[in-house]
Amino acid sequence: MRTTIGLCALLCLISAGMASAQPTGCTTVSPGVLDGTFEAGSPWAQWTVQTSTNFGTPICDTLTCGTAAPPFAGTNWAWFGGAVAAENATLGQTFSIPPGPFLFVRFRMRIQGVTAPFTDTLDVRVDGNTLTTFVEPPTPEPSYTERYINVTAFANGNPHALLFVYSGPTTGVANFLVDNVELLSCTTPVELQDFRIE
Ligand SMILES: [Ca+2]
Ligand SMILES: [Ca+2]
Repeated sequence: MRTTIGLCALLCLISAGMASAQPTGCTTVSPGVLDGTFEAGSPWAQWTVQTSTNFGTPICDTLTCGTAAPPFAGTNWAWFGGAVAAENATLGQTFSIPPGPFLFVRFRMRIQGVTAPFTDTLDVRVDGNTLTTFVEPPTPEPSYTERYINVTAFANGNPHALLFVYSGPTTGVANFLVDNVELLSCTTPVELQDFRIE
């Protein structure tokens, strides 16, 4: 019985950690992610990778894209999807990840619009490794929330390629909105008090 509980504790920790890692003791690394708010404005030169099947770039400003699918803050943000057509997009830059106990990329995301089938996806990749895949949910999200991506495996002081990869294989509209992308250095990898063993 003790073994079972111990196993559950481990699995619950791993499972919960993967689902919603909420590190603590975090400070924003500077320079970290460059123009993570996108407020430098068009052409968003720090984001050296920008592609979109239908729009040329996934980055928007409110003058061009309106406010129906609004930014988290400011007047510039990344809007993946948004087409009544198949849409593929990428958004990336090279950034340096310093050594540290726990490094995370944190950003705000809102999947503001969805259409069945729920097959659109947004990958977050570092050096070609997919660290997280967000899948189109069956209901849209009412607001932006924080998303944490653990990049500690790449924390060696060297430059690394950060890349968002969007895939929208069908003609139904989905809107994946991203803003305020940051690199954080944290002292604790997860919010341990959030975990409950049932
Ligand atoms: Ca912004
Ligand atoms: Ca869809």
